[in-house]
Amino acid sequence: AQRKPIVAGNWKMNGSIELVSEISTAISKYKNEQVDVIIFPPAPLLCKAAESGVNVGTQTISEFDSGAFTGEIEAKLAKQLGANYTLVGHSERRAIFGETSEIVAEKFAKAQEEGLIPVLCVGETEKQRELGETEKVVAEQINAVISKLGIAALSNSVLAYEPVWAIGTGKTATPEQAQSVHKFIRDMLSTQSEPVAQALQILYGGSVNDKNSKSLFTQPDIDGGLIGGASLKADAFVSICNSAL
Ligand code: G2H
Repeated sequence: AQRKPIVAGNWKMNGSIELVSEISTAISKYKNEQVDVIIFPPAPLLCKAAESGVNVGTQTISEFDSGAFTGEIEAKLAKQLGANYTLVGHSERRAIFGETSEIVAEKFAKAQEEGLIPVLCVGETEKQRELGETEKVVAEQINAVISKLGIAALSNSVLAYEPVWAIGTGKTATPEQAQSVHKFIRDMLSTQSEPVAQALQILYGGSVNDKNSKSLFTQPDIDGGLIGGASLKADAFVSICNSAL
């Protein structure tokens, strides 16, 4: 496709200074390749990772400007420290930390305001899939951003479809299941703007590993992946990056 693939490693609350060195060395060879490799380390490792020359982002950011918000991550500071991206609305943020789609839309807006590219994560739970609500849920999560900021805001962002039932469970969506939702998303966006829909990179996430990445990434509407567990092992992560080339 005309879209450049992205392979992103979401470390969640894992990793170490040593892992930053190991992974940054392992992925330095992709600098001039036809894949953008991005690392989302825990916030305390952000600076270290940026200094080591990798393309980095934060796993979440505050929707607020600086102030009395103990423990929060300010978008402006993350940008100053070298972040280029931030995840927003990862399912763990939604489920464990109570982030609603409206809050996620505010974070998305704040990211763009400060020059970070938001990676908007969407996806249905197992129950919602069983009830046949996958497309409805995903559409609502995306529309929360569009209704606040307009369709054009998506032209400077990345989307990640991560079915909640496939996250960290070892249950990956089949390439056909994933492709079907990715296509649904692109078709839905193309009714509002064909150029935005065609240019938008839509990543798949949820138990991607070095065995299944190729069959997922070769689907026409899948533009790479958001990798959790397998991004913590240099050899597996490198194979996944290779499979996106
Ligand atoms: C989904 C994914 C990374 P994992 O959360 O965002 O994690 O690959 O471990 O399922």
